[in-house]
Amino acid sequence: MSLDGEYDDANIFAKILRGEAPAVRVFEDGHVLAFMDVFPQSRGHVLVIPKHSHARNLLDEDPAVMGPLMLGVQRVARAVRAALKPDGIVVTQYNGAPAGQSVFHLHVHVIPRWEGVPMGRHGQSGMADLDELKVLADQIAAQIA
Ligand code: DGP
Repeated sequence: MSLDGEYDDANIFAKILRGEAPAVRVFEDGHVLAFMDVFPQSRGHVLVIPKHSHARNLLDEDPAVMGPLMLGVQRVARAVRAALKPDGIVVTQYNGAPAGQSVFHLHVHVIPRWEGVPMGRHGQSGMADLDELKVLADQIAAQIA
């Protein structure tokens, strides 16, 4: 899907938001939901999505949603830092399939990095062990301020 097109309510993140598909949840408030990426590019890779949105990507999004979304991203990134003590954190976001986007509900990746540990390639990582994701989610959730 290119940058242009209609929002599809059947996308997997919309299903997670509606409770129709499972997710290892980390945090939610009135504006955002954060959950573990099931194909993580590093240990502790979290996705943050706006809850009240029909935006496929950043360009589509209502500007009023962007502030609360980025506040949620910062909160999650700080919790990841406190919980996992990474050496760095990648915060990134893809728009359109040619850019690497595969799920068309706006989302932001929070990816902790450790010195000397290569990051998995976007869209080419294997599926995580769900029990390990739950442990990580609990550790990160405990540090949400
Ligand atoms: P992007 O390529 O930027 O659209 O990122 C989509 C991310 O979502 C990618 O890192 C893999 C992840 N992902 C895909 N399907 C699922 C799913 O069903 N559950 C979870 N938790 N993550 C998913």
